[in-house]
Amino acid sequence: IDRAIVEFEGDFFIKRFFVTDSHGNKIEDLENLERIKRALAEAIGGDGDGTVSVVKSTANRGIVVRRAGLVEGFGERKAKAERMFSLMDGFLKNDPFSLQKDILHHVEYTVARSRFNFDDYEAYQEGDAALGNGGLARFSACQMDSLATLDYPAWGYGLRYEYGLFRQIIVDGFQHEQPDYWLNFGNPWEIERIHVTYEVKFYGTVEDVDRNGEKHEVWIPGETVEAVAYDNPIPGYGTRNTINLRLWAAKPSNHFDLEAYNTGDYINSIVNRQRTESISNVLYPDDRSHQGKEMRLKQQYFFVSASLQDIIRRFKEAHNNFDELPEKVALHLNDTHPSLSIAEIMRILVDEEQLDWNKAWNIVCKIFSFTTHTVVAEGLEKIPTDLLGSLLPRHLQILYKINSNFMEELKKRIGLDYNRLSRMSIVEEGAVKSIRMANLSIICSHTVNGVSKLHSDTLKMRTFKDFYELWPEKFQYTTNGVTQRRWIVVSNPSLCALLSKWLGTEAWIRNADLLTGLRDHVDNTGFRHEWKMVKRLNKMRLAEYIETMSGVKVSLDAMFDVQVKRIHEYKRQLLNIFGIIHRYDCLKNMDKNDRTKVVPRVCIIGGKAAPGYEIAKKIIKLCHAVAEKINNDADIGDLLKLVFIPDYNVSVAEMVIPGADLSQHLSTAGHEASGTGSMKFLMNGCLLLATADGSTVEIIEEIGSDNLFLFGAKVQEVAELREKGGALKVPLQFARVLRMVRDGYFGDKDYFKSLCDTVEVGNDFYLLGSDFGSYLEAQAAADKAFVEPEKWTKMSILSAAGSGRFSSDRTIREYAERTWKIDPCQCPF
Ligand code: NTF
Repeated sequence: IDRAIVEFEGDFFIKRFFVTDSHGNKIEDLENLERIKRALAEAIGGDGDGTVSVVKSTANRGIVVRRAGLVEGFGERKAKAERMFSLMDGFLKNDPFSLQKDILHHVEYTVARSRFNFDDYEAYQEGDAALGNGGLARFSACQMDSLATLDYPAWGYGLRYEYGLFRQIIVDGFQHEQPDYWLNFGNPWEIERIHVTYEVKFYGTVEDVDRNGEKHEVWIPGETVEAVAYDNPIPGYGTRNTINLRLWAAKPSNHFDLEAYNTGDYINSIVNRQRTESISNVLYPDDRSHQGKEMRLKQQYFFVSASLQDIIRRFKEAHNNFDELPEKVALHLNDTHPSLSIAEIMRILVDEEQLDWNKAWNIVCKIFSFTTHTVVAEGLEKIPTDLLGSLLPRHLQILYKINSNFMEELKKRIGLDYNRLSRMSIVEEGAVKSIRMANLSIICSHTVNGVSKLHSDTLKMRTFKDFYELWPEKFQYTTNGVTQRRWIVVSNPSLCALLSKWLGTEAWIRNADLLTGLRDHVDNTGFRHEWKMVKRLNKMRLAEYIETMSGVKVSLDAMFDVQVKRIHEYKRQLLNIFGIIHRYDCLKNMDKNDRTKVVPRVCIIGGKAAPGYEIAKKIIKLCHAVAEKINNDADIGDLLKLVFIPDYNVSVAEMVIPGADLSQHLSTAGHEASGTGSMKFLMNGCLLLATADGSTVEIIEEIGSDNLFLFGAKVQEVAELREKGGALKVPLQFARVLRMVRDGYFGDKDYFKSLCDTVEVGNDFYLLGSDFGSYLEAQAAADKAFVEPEKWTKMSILSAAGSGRFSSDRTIREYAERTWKIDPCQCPF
């Protein structure tokens, strides 16, 4: 028996099902059919006559796999029900009081009786809260899940953007950005705290005041905005501990501008009030370029000021001596975006709480720790002093004072090495005088973290060398991780059940180290068979999605080869596309007999480009142009397909990652600080094709270099290769592919010219040309492994088995023990 086919009646009711053999013939053997029917009905909670309610199907665990193993439905209805299933799978997992089941029965009842169909509901279906850009934000979300699950007493702070990251739509192969007004139909998961509000001030002047005969500077702000707290509870898994993500929304302050009202300028004063509301309106969509925009700076200060007022208020409720602050409060700067909090907390302690400067500084330096998520110095955030001085005049003064104290101390330590002093200064002199937020963060933090071993080495040897030499003890690395609760349990329920079955426990959900236990079963053919079934099921789900999104039908026997992440030159999606062009070119020039030996591929690319990032947008367009050519070439058929999945986001990732056979992580060595996508693929038994960059180096330590396809220049070689410039050797295949694009083989010759220029010999900063040869070799090795399914499956199992170290639980435990020095704090009831 190959498959059971299910026909749906309405959207949720199974009308009929039957089974087929591997040739698709219906099996009429009634005894067999009865057995299957019973198993299926039992699995989905019905009464065995074939008319069963799907909504009840996932009420207990384990069912998912049985259902998954048996059911392969077709068409839209199936896709909808499947979506409903996966929604419920996550929902029903951990429900000690069966409340959610009751709710679902209610939903079932309501949906079944209403005159709407599923599509009507779908329009209101909750989407992602896309409150971040890429790796940095998604990593934070994983950290929150781990903090809660491991019972740590922690809060996250952020902004409640009304417009999350733009929705990407593709028109004619071009990216267009559409606003994501995600709060339109409400957000049931948040709790508005109308009583938790703080005033945040901007602009104004600094004036001298006399305090006990001493002169003190005090800020007289010019504009006031109200920050309102919205709490988003984050429940831990298998614990009652629930932590909070407090997001701030801007509201106009209730302090009326009496002057304006009295002079009759009513309308204008309302317009001004509305302007202040816009602070938390929209997320800036550039993930690593900082343009020194006023609104962005306002957002950062708004976030920092409200959060610190909240933290200090809670501290003061229970304590009256700021000496205790470092014992009670640890503040972690997740990249430099909140680093204005250093100046703000100094302002609060010195100006408002009237602590002596040195005393305040000593306290503050014990509170902060810092993680940087960037590699290159140019990527670090700088704020023009003009902008800062006008928006936050008192903070600029404080920053100057922190810097002059630091410079004095530094001179004592290193002497008058002016070059080094100027490199380490918080203030960058130059065409645009600015504040270096990373230098500020390092100076004030007791610990500076990199996000992988390689990244940390780069920070110590290159980016922050001067600081490392001054304070070697501050520098640590804490390798990133991802939460298996989202990336296996929620997004891959079939794998989840399989893991629990073969590991004999669900404990891996809270302790990912147990995944190493899979190694014990790698030689068991039964296990490997089930493993393959799970992958196939997930490929099916992905194939349906691809067909719905792009109309391209893909073969489940092909290797699903995926690259999904933000589009960046350093991530080298272009290398992937060039590889695909090369593969296509080879197929076209191949003898028909030889084609039978070729491994069919479905190449899947997805990711958003920052709206102003021209080259990234051209990469998206090229991907579509190449796809158009290949997918419409009947001569090539299933041997090669290329699909661009639009609007890559967390929900899409949950579908794509479990269905991938191979995933690509192609950053030029030394450019990806860590990379967390690779960890999600690894957990889902997807093989990696990658450069020795970021956390891949540590992944190799866990799974061994035999279980992934490594290629490309090593980080130590990159500088030398760049120096060679025009004298660099580039394979002929690369030149040929480049020529094809230049000559207009995929159309839009003029449009692609500037894109081609970026990888021309002598100009190829990210070394696509010099890595191309070894990239093709790695691809060939992947093809070779794929035709041996047992070998491939073993590699896949060993990948997942080695993924435990890349759980964010490990990351968080390291931060808690080494950086924050906090203990778990279990909920007492
Ligand atoms: C990203 N940084 C890095 O580019 C990734 O390598 C890393 O895995 C994640 O942070 C998480 O540490 C950013 O997104 C940013 F914004 F800092 F550039």
